[in-house]
Amino acid sequence: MGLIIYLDGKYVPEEEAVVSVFDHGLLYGDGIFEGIRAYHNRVFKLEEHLERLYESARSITLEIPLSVEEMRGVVLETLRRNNLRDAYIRLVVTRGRGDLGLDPRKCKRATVFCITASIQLYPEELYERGLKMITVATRRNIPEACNPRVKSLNYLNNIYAKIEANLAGVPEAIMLNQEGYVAEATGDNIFLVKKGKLITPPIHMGLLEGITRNAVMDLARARGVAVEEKVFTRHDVYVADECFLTGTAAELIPCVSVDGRTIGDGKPGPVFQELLHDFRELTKVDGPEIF
Ligand code: PXG
Repeated sequence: MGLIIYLDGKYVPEEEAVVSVFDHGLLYGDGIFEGIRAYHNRVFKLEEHLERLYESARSITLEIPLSVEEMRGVVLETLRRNNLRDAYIRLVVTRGRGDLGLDPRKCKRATVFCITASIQLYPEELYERGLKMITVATRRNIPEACNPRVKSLNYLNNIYAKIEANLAGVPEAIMLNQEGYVAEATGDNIFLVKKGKLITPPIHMGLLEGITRNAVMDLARARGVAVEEKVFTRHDVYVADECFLTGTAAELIPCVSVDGRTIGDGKPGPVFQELLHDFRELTKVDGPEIF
């Protein structure tokens, strides 16, 4: 593909963008990341992504060797060097190179890299027809362990859930928390529409505070749709009028069947369609310009 990658202070061809086998991001999943999108020459919600990255870092006592301003510059410069105006951006900070023990104090400097690529992540027909989901047995991590609010490199739990979905032949899965309440999907937040209200689980249910999630709640309120962060179970999903997922890669994606139950009339609903429209409009104006 011939991409230019930012790695530890340099912009290098992708063949040269290599990290050490002693990097604790690789050895232990000790690191954090952000998935960001650029649309129409703007980096969507860049400030929110940077804020979450630095909060994830603080939570795991990872010192990022760049200021927020410098990191903002890295994202924009990587896009410019790849001549990208619409892109998927992966910003990663690992604990860095250490020894084979897991003590993070052995890692003297964090590894930072930024990949920007032009990739279409989901086929358009999914937005028109909606997807099927199942609830999987793998539960979301408990906040007292690997806290779901930290966007860490430790995604094995979500990958287990994705494997269960793959084996069942569906593209996504609902993950419950330890108490059996709905938390989120494997890489997306979940929303229901019931009697005109928009409902999503509160953060303390053990989920990532998605930036798309927050944007969609703002868009709904701006339309006069009531928004509730409320605990709910699978039953509430089955009897919802609409169900959809939100995430940087997926944007808003409708879900028309869960565990074999048809949601609403089995088609993407009107609230979903309005919010997807508003979201796509927002991507035209939000965030700093690249060029
Ligand atoms: N929950 C989890 C567990 C996530 O990983 C979201 C929700 C949505 O958050 P944002 O801020 O993007 O609205 C994510 C997103 C993918 C992919 O390919 C998605 C994510 C990470 C890696 C890959 O869909 N995170």
